[in-house]
Amino acid sequence: MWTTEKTWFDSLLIRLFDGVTLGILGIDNSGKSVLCDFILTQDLKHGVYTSTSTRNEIKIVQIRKDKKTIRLKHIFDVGGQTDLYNLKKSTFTSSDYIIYVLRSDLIINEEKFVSQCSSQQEQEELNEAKRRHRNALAADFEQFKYWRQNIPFWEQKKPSQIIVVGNHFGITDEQDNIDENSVPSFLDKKTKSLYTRNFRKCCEEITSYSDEKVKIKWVAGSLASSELAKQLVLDIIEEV
Ligand SMILES: Nc1nc2c(ncn2[C@@H]2O[C@H](COP(=O)(O)OP(=O)(O)OP(=O)(O)O)[C@@H](O)[C@H]2O)c(=O)[nH]1
Ligand SMILES: [Mg+2]
Repeated sequence: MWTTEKTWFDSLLIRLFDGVTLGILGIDNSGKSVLCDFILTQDLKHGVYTSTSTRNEIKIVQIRKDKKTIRLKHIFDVGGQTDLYNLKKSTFTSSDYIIYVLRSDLIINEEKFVSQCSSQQEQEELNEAKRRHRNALAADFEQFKYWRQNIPFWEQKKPSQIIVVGNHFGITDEQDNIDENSVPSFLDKKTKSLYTRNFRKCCEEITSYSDEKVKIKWVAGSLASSELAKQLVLDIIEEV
């Protein structure tokens, strides 16, 4: 597990010297705020957040896992709505790391991971949700490209790394409980690696983003249960 505890001395170090900025961006309703809160509290809370209509700022955070320490001056959790253009832009161009969250279940096409629909109407709704999600992904990365190319030369070019996080949603029952069995078994390394490869391939086809100065990493998992969420965060920490 990781810890977010820190001493006053850690806080001072982060404030004065080596804290970096982490921006959490992505498609709306994809789990950004749940993920951000889970990283900070290790307590998975579903259904308590309403859509983020602005940018939440969390200051001075330290994440420690084994010998790795990540010192953050700011975490910005930005709502995914399209009208937050300016906040997204300033977060993107001022963050050292970007975590970009999307629903991988609406992106991947590998048959064994794709959700099954029982009726034609359900299938049509799913197809429409997929179409919208893919368009939103393509549009976001188009903007990233544009923002990177148009930063004035006297401003430092950021970010240095984008971690694309695929959150496989899974099916919710009438009581709003998520059925863990409707999510691929990300705790199994082989399954996770096959899924991640497919997820990456599908995203690359949709975005065709390339920028030699920005490292892109791919992490796939789910926030459907605490166990899965823990694994997802550990995989993200590994990539930072
Ligand atoms: N079934 C399922 N629901 C999830 C999962 N992750 C998040 N949710 C739910 O999806 C809804 C949206 O989650 P948020 O974390 O608020 O999403 P967000 O990306 O911050 O949304 P915006 O701030 O509006 O862009 C909440 O009701 C969550 O409980 C998941 O892995 N599976
Ligand atoms: Mg949010």
